[in-house]
Amino acid sequence: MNIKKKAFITGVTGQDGSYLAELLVKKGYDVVGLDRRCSERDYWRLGETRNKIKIIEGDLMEYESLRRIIETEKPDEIYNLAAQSHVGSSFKTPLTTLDMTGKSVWILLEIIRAVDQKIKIYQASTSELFGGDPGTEPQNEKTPFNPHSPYAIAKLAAFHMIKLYRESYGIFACNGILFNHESPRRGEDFVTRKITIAVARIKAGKQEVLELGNMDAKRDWGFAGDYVEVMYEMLQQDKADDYVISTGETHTVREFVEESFRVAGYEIVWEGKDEKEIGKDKKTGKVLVRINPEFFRPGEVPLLLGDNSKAKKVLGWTPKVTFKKLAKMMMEDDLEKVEKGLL
Ligand code: NAP
Ligand code: G4F
Repeated sequence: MNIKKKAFITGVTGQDGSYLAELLVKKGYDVVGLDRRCSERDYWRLGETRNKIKIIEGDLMEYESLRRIIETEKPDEIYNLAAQSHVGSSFKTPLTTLDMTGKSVWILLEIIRAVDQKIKIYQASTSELFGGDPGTEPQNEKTPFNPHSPYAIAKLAAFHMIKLYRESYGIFACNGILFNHESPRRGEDFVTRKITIAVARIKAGKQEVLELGNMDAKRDWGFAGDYVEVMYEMLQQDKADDYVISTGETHTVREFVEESFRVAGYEIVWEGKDEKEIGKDKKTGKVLVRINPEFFRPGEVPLLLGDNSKAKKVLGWTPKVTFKKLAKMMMEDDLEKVEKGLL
């Protein structure tokens, strides 16, 4: 008899949580998702999957609520995706970020240790750990960590706790060191989605200009739908381990701007330098992009480019969607949303 596996996903209302819930439901799992109370929730990312999973109210920061859920639901696997996930915000709320993004992982590991050490756990670790200084690329599992933000420091603590509990207590705990991954479900304050929404609104005459911070930063951008597959794979291995997950391509924020405008039918030409840089529509000369120093961060990660050879070799994983396809997918979705009056 095939016994159904059960997964508990924290962060199920977020970008990755929604794709992962969809995937695990398709694989025949019972899925339980953690949801913190908020004033209004429409579960737009989950769509139809909302009715196929169980949502339980609780909070990442509360030992008692998490322990109650884990004791009652008895999951086989925990996917810990919940976090304060915005790097820029972490400079404004460093202590909350440390609690939500770092300490909460300790809480989960302690619960597993106390309740059932056979529960497997996936931790949403990040390429931000590397710091991305030029000369360190391509970053792989052996690249030294050099975090540049409160967010990355909190995730670094979490990374080591996962490793510690794996090595000290034999808990099946994995870190997925994921590079940036995006989708039409990406939060609106991350740079790719901010760009595709703005371009769609500019095209519809609903917005004049797109304001950004550092356009020289380079990121290895993949598609969230591809990346959740590998989260699942990590927990199906015989041995728990840590893996870099990336596309192996890197592009500047400026290139993402150019590509998004291109999909929407514009060609951008650049003028000026540093804070005075502007992007103009080649056809009309209208300024469509400018720098707003408000979006610069006190600490920056200049260059991320991942080496995913270990994941390819051990997990048999390769990303299907890379830069151009990703920008097109996000851009087309936001053009449609603007047309329908949703943005
Ligand atoms: P996201 O869209 O920002 O989702 C974060 C989730 O965490 C949301 O469901 C949020 O709930 C939940 N959450 C935050 N604080 C909570 C709390 N106190 N209690 C319960 N839930 C809480 O992030 P994502 O892009 O899906 O990323 C998933 C994870 O991967 C995060 O840990 C992130 O740091 C990490 N990561 C992401 C990337 C990437 O490029 N996307 C790369 C590397 C690592 P609400 O809906 O209530 O806000
Ligand atoms: O889209 P971002 O905010 O993502 P960031 O900082 O790379 O972090 C994301 O990826 C990490 C993995 O490497 C995750 F761990 C993390 O949870 C998150 O999902 O910014 C990307 C780049 C940065 O260099 C930023 O300074 O874009 C630059 N940028 C320039 N203008 C901007 C803006 N970022 C944002 N959010 N908004 C801007 O206006």
